[in-house]
Amino acid sequence: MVVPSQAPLRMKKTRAVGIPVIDLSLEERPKLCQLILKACEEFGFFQVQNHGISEEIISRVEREGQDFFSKTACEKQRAGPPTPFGYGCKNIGFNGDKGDLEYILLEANPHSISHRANSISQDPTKFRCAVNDYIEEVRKLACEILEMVAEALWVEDKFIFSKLIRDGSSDSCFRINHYPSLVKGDDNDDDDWSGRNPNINPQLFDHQSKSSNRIGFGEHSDPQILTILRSNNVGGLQILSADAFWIPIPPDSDKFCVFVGDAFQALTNGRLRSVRHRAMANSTKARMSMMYFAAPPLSACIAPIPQVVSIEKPCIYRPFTWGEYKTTAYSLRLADHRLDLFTNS
Ligand code: GA4
Repeated sequence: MVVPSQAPLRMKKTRAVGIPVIDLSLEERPKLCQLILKACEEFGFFQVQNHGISEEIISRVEREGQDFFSKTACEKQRAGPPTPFGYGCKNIGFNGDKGDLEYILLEANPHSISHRANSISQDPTKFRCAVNDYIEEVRKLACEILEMVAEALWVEDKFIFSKLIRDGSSDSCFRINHYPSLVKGDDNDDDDWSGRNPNINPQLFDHQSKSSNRIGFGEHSDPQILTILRSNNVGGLQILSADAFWIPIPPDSDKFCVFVGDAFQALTNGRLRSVRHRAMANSTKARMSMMYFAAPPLSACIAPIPQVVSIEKPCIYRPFTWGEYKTTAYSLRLADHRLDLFTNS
């Protein structure tokens, strides 16, 4: 299989580094705001624990994902193709990127989820409720984090970022990725749902090592404002540090991972850093991750807030609409540095 973004695997080394884990229940608000801002500046990434999202809400949507991915290839394809929303297998985007995964990609609004639910689940109401309840909760978490960043930046209107994703016409989306194991009857969870996936042909991977160097989802940054990810207890996620080392993120299903996206980097004039990351496919255990990508409405203007612009720090990027940025992202490859196309110089 041709995996376009394999070059960075050879160029960049992996190392273990303490990445921030922020306990939302522990700190006083001003301290919490500063910790979050610092993590967004240094890594563009952090994990949160004691986030307040109930295990029941998480496990309902996780179960829906498991049920869906255990279906036959034919049944799954009823939900596709993912151009731009639906079921995808190995193909990512429109320009030839590939990964060892399958996924469902949905618009994160109740109307569109109701519409899709019929082709995804035999019990569309159950699917719709599980996904909508989950999205509602992660959207609240994303808003809370955006508000804390605004507070830490001393912005008078603390809703300056969060209102973009609360807007009824926000272009946010929701994705469930399944990185299958190569082992039949793998030991992931008690019910062994993914090892029996009839859609995955182990011969596809014959030429690849069974150690963990298969690329599940290649190196990229997320185009949106903020991403909230939750995975099962199987590792694979790695983030790229500022000094170009791959940092493996220990899996923990009790925590959420938070990623700064390109639009947030532009809104903060480069003060926050959009984090490049990738997912390695684990050969012995199936990994499932769920991502909420918080985006503004298509017509929203992405321009730096005044607090981050000065004579010493002039605007790095020209203003653009989210729609324009999204179109550019989809016209490029996964690993491209698309924000560089929007610099002023
Ligand atoms: C990365 C973040 C989200 O998963 C996503 C991805 C999208 C896709 O898989 O269709 C993109 C990718 C993501 C970045 C650049 C473009 C678009 C594939 C691709 C090559 C849904 C998104 O919004 O951008």
